[in-house]
Amino acid sequence: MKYTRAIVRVPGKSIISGLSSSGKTVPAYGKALEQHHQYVAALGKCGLSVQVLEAVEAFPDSTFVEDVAVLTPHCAILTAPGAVSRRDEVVTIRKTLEQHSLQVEKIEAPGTLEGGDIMQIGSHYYIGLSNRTNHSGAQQLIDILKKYGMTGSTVPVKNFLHLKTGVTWIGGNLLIAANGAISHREFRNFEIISVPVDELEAANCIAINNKIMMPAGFPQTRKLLDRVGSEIIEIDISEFAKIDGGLTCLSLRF
Ligand code: CIR
Repeated sequence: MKYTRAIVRVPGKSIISGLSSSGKTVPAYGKALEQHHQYVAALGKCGLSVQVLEAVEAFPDSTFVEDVAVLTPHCAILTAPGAVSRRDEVVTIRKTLEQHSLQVEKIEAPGTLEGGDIMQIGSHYYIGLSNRTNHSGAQQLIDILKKYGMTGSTVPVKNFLHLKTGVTWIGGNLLIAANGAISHREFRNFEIISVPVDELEAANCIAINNKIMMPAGFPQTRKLLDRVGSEIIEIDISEFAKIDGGLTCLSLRF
């Protein structure tokens, strides 16, 4: 599938209050802005035209736009974030999706679902059941996908925030995964590159238009990815990683 567009949201000053599993590290706002700028440039290098939305200070995590919508070639689905502080973030993206002439669907309560739990491979969508995405949210998504001729299936997520924190598709039949992220039989037909235990964050990559974007600072994983044959683009996202953000969560690509 050829991607042509992306939507991102500039981080606000409130990013310092973003949800964090460690609670220990706080992003530096200025550095986050600069890294976001580089991220947008990298998406451009991958051939995407990028719409940059203004920061929304009321939502500290709103730069992680991936979590509030799932974009497919046939429709956009507004999610229902499992994180309470992120629920109303969804409102901030609806108009933008409509402006792109996307048919908009919605996950409703009691369903919860965050985009970080959705891994698209062709017309199939793997849905991680995590602390943020529940059975009802997953089933609603599967029903919506079916309506448009696509399919979905669930996989358990145990040690990671989202499914894609632990595993991402990097083209063809290849997945890159952190140890223990995917023992599930759903993935038995894929070839899996395992990231070293001290480089777990490197499992969150973006494969786009024959290039692979990976987080900077993971030399062992870089070596493994060099063998894949795609052009590799390294991006430093250290400030976002401090509050559990990876590369995929910073954009919606379609
Ligand atoms: C959160 O906990 O919701 C944010 N601090 C990080 C969200 C990361 N999103 C993603 O991996 N898709």
